[in-house]
Amino acid sequence: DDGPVAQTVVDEVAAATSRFGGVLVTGPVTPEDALACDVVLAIVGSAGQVGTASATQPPPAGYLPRTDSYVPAVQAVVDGLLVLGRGAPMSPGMFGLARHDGRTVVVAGDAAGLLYGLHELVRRGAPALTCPDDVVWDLPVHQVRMLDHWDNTVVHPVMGQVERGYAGGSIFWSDGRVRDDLTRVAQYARLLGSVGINAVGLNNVNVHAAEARLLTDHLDDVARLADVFRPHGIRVYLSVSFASPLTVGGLPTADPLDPGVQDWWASAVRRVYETVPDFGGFVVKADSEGQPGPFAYGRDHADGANLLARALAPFSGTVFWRAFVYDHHQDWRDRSTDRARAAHDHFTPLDGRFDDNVVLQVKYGPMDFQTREPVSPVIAAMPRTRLAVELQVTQEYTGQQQHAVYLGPQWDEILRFPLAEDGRTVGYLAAGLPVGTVHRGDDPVPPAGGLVAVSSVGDDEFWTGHPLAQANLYAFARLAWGEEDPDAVLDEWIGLTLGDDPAVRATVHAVLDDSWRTYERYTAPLGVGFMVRPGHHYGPDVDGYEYTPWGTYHFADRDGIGVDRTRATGTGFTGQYAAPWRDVYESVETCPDELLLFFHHVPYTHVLHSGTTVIQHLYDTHADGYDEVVRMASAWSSIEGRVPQAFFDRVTQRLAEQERSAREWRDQLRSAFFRRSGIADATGRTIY
Ligand code: GCW
Repeated sequence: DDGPVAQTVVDEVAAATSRFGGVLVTGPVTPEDALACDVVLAIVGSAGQVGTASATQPPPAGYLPRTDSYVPAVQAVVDGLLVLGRGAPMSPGMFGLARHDGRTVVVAGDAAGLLYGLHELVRRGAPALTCPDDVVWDLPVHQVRMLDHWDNTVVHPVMGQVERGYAGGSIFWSDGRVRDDLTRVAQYARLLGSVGINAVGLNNVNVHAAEARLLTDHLDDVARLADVFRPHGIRVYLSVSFASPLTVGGLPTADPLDPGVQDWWASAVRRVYETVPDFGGFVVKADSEGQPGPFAYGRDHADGANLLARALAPFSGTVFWRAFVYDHHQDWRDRSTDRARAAHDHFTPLDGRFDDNVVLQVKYGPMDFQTREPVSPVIAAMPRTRLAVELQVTQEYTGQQQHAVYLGPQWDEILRFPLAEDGRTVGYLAAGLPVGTVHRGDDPVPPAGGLVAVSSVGDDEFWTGHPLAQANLYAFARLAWGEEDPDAVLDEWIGLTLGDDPAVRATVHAVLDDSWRTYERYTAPLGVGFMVRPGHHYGPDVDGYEYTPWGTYHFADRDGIGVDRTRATGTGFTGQYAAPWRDVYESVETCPDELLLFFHHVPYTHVLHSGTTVIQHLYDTHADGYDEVVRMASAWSSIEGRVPQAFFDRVTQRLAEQERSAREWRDQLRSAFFRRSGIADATGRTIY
C-alpha cells in the first residue's frame, strides 16, 4: 500500500535535497519487503548520503518500540540502509526527525510518516539541519483528517458549482465529468499531503441527480482523482444519496431493511473497490434539508448508516454519517420547536447501535457553523459511537472569503472546550483511540473519529478566493494534526507563504490575529446568530430568517432579545448538556456573555458580566468592529511592495469590500435595535 506514497517520498527527498544539500530518509524496510527496499534504495540514491542514527531520547511511551528494541534496529545497517523493523509499533503517520553525525534522518513506520517527516523538515527549514543530535517525535492526534468538498459536478442553478464555495468553480469537475487536466488537483493533493490531510470527500453532501451517478456511471472519474491523491497518502470518499437504489438502481424502494436494497449497495460498493481498491468510503447527509433518508421507511439512522457500513465493511471502508438532521419545515408560531435540540434528540438514543465502521459526523455547534455557538452536546453524549467533529473552513457564515477572518482561534476554543462531565475536551473526544485499542481501566473507551471540515478551495488563482483565507486551510490541517497554538500556526503559515520580512509578518498578524472576534463584533455579538440574508447568507438581515420554516433565531421585540433555551422556561436545550454546562448555561448569572442570547431571552437593559447593558454592548461592538476593519485595511496598505503585487491587490480589494460590508452591518444593526428598543446609544454615535 505504501508504494505510491513512497514514490512521493523519493520525489520530495529530491526536492529537499536540492534545497538543503543532504537528507537521508529511511522507512519501513524489512529484507522481505522487496518493494519497500527498492524504494529506500531509491531514496538513498537520490539523497546521495548514507548514515546511521541513534535515539538519544526515548520515544513516547505507548507508541513506539521500547528503546531497547528501537536503538539496535535503527543502528542496524543492511547494505547501506538504516533499518526500522516493520514490527515496530509506530502509529500511522508517525515520524521521528533525528540528527546523527551531522546528518538529518527521518524515520517512520510507514511511507506516510516519512512523507510527513520530510514536510516537517521543510517547515523547519535550515535550523532542522544544524541542531544538535537529537530525535524529535511527532504523530497525528486525529487519525482521520478530512476535507469535504461541496462540489457539484455540474453547475447547480441556485448553488453554483460549489455549494457555499467562494473561490470559483470546482477544481475536480467540469460539465459533469472529472476535468481532463488534473495538474491543479495534483498540486492540491501535494499541498494537502504536506500538512497531513489524509481524506478528501469529492462531492457535495447534497447529492443531486448528476452527482448520484458518480457511484455507478463515473467510477473511472473517481479512480482518476484517487490516483492523484494516493501518492500523498490521501484516500477519496464519495457523498452518496440514500435513495440511490431507487433513483439510480431502479428498485421500488431504498428501505435499509429490504434485502434487495442491501444487495444493491453491496454490489455497488464491490464495483467501487474493483475500480478504486483503496477507496475511503461514503459521506452521507440523510433526512436533512430535503436529502432522502431512512425516515421515509420508518427506519432510524442506525438502520440507515449500518446499511452502507455493511456494504463497505468487507473492503475496510467507512461511512461518515452526518448528524446534521433537523426539521426545516418549522412553523415560526410554534415556540417549542428548537433546531438546536435536533441532533441530540435524533442520535443519542442510537448510541451503541452503529457498526464499527460508522463515524457520526457532528457539526461543532448545535446550530449551523455560526460565528459563535456553544459546542454541540452530542459530542459528549455518545460514548459508544465513533465520532468526528465537523468544522467549516469555507466561510459560509464567517465572511465568505470576502472578509479576512482567521478561524484558528475559533477552532482552538472548540477543540479545547472541556465538554464532558470529567473534563475531556472536544478535541480529545474526536481524536479518540484507534479502533480496537484495548483501554485499561474502567473508563469507557473514547470513540475514534476524526476531524472533518468543509473545504474552501476552488479554481480561483489564489485557491481560496481571499488569499488570506489560505491560512484557514492551513490551520485546519495543522490543528487536525495536533498543533495546539493557532497563533503559532498562523505564524508558520505567514513564514512559509510570504517569507521572513518582519514587517510583513507583523502586518499579517495585525490583520488576522483578532479577526474572528472582530467579525463577531460587527455581525453577531452575544451568540445571536443567523441575522443574515436568507439564501446566500451574506450581509445583514435582522429578520431574514425569523419567520421562515428554517428556524427562529432571536425573538427580538421592543423589550428584549434572545432565545430561551432553559429547562425552566424555554426549550430545554440546556438539559442536553452534561454537568457542569447544563447548569452554567441554565442561569443568566453564570452563562458566559458571548453565549447569552443563544441561551436566554433578556431585556435590553440586562447588565452583562462586563458591566454594560445588552443594548449598549450591541451598539458598541457593531461600531468598534467596523473601526477595527478600518485599521486592518490601513495596516495592510503599509506593506505594498513587500508581498507579490497580485496577492497584495487581491487582499486590498477584499478588505475594501469587508469595510463596506462591516459598515452596513454596523449601521443596520445599530439602527434596527434602536428602533426596536427606543434606547439611545450612550456614546452618542450616529444612528440612522
Ligand atoms: O449551513 C448549511 C448550508 C447548506 C449545507 C448544509 C449542510 C450542504 O447552508 O448549504 O448544505 O449546511 O451542512 O449540509
